[in-house]
Amino acid sequence: MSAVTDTARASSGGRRPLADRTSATPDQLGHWLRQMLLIREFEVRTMQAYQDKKIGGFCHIYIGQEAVAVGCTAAVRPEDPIVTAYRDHGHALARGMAPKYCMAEMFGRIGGCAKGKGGSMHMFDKPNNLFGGHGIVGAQTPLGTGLGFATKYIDEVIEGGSNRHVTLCFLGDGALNQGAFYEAMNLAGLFDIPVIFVVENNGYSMGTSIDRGTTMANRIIAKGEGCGIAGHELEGMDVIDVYEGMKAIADGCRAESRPAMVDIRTYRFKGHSMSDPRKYRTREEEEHWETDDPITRLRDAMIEGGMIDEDGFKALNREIKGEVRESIKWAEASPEPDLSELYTDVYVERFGPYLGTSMPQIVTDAEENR
Ligand SMILES: Cc1ncc(C[n+]2csc(CCOP(=O)(O)OP(=O)(O)O)c2C)c(N)n1
Ligand SMILES: [Mg+2]
Repeated sequence: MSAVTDTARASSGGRRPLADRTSATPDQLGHWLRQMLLIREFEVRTMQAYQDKKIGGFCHIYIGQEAVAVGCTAAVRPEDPIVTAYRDHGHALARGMAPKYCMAEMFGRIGGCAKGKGGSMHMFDKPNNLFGGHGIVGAQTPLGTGLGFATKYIDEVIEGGSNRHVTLCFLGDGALNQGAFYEAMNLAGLFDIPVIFVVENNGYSMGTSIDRGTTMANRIIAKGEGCGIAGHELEGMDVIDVYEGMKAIADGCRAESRPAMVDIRTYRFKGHSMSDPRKYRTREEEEHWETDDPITRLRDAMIEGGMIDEDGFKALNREIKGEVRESIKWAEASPEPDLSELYTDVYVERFGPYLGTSMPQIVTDAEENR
């Protein structure tokens, strides 16, 4: 069994009444339930579309990890930048991207968020401050530091105020061992950059378990401490735990303009990518985690708290299934990009307002078409 499985604990608050566990309102909880269901259904239909050869290229499914993207996104403000790796559909949907733009991107259609030229691993949504979707393991970590630097520079130097932003930089446990990540952490620690390195620790980097590939596997936050970065450990299968933990961390980073590293224990219920027979882990281990399904956890807690009943849950599920079906129809109706698109969006085309200030930024045709 992997180190993650050994250390897996039932999330602390799972059995306590909702009111004791969170300040979130029933509306917020309902929103998180909806978002997690949307991600789950979206991913189920993505797998089908991939098997039907409607989606090509690499494709990594987020089922099982929904509470991480949803809880972390809820803990920050819409204007706070987010950057992530290639397992990115969940982050895009949690950030507010319409499912049709996400689906069309995977179908390689012009209506996709990157005009169908990026595919599954490159979900970008600048209006919602989502800066990718990156296919090279760890490549997003210097970008996360850079985004944090940019917002701090704008807030403190250009606008002459105090720091107002915090960047969420998600990475997998496999990225812990990339050199770029250490450079990114070093600069973040050195320059007081408000970026949170959120390690979605699902215990595996493709088929390699964390204890086979990483030193200090049971205490990975030690890696950040070497750069003066405060570390935190959270359980990732309960969206309320994730939200409450991340809210406190993000508020602290924003107020103090400091980085943080968070080890969030989670599990991907499916294979690494669409072609993974999962021979490197046991069925027993998978079942152990599947009993901790983040959607079931929140649904049960809300039923217990009288915020939803079985019929209400079924109706919500039906509504979401319809929404995802529509996104597929929309994606299929969207044309493929013209060949001339091969030459667009390669370099900066022109400049425009950046993060609501007068800083330059890239404005592409894709945004104008949206
Ligand atoms: C620099 C680099 N090396 C290797 C790969 C091949 N690769 C793709 S995904 C992956 C595993 C990464 O695992 P992790 O960071 O834990 O993320 P997870 O898939 O668990 O979400 C590897 C090695 C890559 N994309 N980039
Ligand atoms: Mg991993």
